[in-house]
Amino acid sequence: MSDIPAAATAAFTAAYGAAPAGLWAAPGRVNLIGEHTDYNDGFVLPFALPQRTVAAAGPSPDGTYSICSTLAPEPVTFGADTAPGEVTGWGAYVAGVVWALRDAGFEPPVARIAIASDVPLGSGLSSSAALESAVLTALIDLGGLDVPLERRPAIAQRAENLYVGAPTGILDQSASIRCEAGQALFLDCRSYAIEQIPFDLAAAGLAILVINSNAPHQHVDGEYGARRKSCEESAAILGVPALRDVTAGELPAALDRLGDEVLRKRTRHIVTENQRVLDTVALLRAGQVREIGPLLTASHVSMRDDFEITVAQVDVAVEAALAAGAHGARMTGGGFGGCVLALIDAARAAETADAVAEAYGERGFTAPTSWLATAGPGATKLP
Ligand code: GAF
Repeated sequence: MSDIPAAATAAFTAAYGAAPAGLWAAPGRVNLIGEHTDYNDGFVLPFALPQRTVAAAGPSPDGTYSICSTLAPEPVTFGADTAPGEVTGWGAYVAGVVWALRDAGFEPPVARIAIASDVPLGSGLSSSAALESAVLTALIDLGGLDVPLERRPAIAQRAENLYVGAPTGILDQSASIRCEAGQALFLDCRSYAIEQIPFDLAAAGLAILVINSNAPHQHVDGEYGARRKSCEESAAILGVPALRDVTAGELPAALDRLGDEVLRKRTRHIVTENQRVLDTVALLRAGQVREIGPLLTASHVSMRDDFEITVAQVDVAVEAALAAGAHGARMTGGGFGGCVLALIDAARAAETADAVAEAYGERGFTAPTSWLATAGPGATKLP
């Protein structure tokens, strides 16, 4: 892994001709299970990746914010009164955090910021939330703001929802901010209650292989919004605040009340997925890590057949990993491309990655990229 803190420092110094006051890092995430459940007030179980976004930051001498990155070294500036629509592109995620902090009643310090990251972009591993969370943590620390940890994900989420304009849930920002090393984060997306679940794969002789399908994302924003709308429509028909309020036991009766086949499928995914998160947590609490495999695979089948958010590349990766002996495999993240995770015996990483690459070759897909994921720490100031 390249030296991201050094790259952020170098970008800061090159852009602003001074050293940063500090470095703040926030990770990407893998969602172990619980997909599209967050905006249904349901349950999720992510862990943080070692890949992270680093914000090098320091006070601004001229009353305006300046931001740049290793990918966009020319600084973009905006004022403290920035509002949705002003800054676009990647800078919207940064300006959005300033706006959201102020909107929440805080006074973020005016700052200069330089960004470097090794979170793969647009791969369903939360590069956006890592950026928001790194900047949020930097501004909170720089300004000495008293923002409790449990409030931070919602502030970053508002930046994304209202400044950037993406109707996403609370999963990614919670993972980036509240995950801890060696743990998976069990989050109730209604109450924001969390439980850190020990996630020691190595002790069980297991590993998580992350396979980036490298599939091009298509119409992602529209499809995500459409899924969200269907879920809200189903909840309204069923007379519940959110699909979280339908239990697995109540599902058959709920499906009978939903005439529309698409709404039935979307609802079945959310209700069964929430139950799979609860079942996964119960197994992990009992130390039965290998046994979560079938739940991961069932989650994938549900995303493929009921929520209809997979593409051929991720389906093939799941099938090839399972055929190569994985205990379970599923797409992770919002869908329509992105990454697959496979729970494998630690010794079988190379064989599994090779099997997926071979299956891609046979179909003429762009080659996948695979690596082993461990559970890293959440957002923090670097020493
Ligand atoms: C994306 C969104 F940003 C999350 O809020 C979540 O809905 C996820 O897709 C699907 O679980 O990452």
